[in-house]
Amino acid sequence: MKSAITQLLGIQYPIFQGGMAWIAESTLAAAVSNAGGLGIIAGGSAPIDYLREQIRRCKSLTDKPFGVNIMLMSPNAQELAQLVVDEKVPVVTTGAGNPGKFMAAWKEAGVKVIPVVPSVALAVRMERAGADAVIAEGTESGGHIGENTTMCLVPQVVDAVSIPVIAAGGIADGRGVAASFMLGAQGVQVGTRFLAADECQIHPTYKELVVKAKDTDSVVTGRYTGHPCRNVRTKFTKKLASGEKDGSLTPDEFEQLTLGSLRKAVQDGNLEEGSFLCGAIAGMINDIKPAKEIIEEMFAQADKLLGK
Ligand code: TUI
Repeated sequence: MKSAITQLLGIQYPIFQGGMAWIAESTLAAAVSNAGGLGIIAGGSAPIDYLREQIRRCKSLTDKPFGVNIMLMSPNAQELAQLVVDEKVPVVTTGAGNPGKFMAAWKEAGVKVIPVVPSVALAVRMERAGADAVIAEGTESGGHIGENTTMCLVPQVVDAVSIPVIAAGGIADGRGVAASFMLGAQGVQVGTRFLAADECQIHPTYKELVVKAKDTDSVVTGRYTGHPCRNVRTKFTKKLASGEKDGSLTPDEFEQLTLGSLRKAVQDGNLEEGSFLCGAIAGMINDIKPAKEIIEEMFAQADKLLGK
């Protein structure tokens, strides 16, 4: 399937694997890139030496383009911004902030820059700053989210900018891909579906939670901290939600309790203290299979629906 995004990046399918913090490492990213999509390594708040090693490992596993996601709230964002230049990473995506101050250096180094935007205003600012494309991410996404939905946000961003738009949030099969194209997107970013990829290195308990989740099992916690986050409903999210509701947890105490909770989910499968981030589409994901199968099935279905 060709689009402005496949042409811009030299990839076969217009699909990005979400840059999920603590989750998206070189094995998963290389599998997605080898399957014809754009695999992405998450910077998160990992140490720079670890990320350098992950980038080099990804280069050894694939000769296809891949990207690095920079979480702009991370204390290492500046260092990682330089690392992607030094390592000649072909594509950078950003999240959780405005990457404006890094843009000139990336453009000069020939890095393709594709920020995640939760609003039309930021999309317009990113286009003016020189972004090659934007990812319009709806509140259906897992992890740190904005307020608007994919269905409402994507067409409004498409109308507001001339650069290609990638839809994200709630996309896990060919129907979601076809719908995104109907909204004017030129590609999709998919996170939650890849949690249930064979190559995804998360704890088996995490995969099981995603596969077993029903439509009502994703919950948003922490709205009152200013960093709302979508997770699988667990004992831990129930505790957080009641602390938020009855005032027994201040926003600061909430932040303290969730510090390190993503690592506890990803590495330990800890149901008592881990945050199992996932999108609202988790209820539709019922099996674990190779990334290549996920992508090929998605685009075979989308092609059929789009009448190609
Ligand atoms: O970034 C994400 N998802 C994430 S990041 C993450 S790790 C984390 N750790 C601690 C606190 C918060 C997160 C887990 N999931 N998605 C992309 C995304 N970007 N969603 C929303 C935004 C966003 C929000 C505001 C992007 C730009 C923005 O700009 C505000 C401004 O400065 O104009």
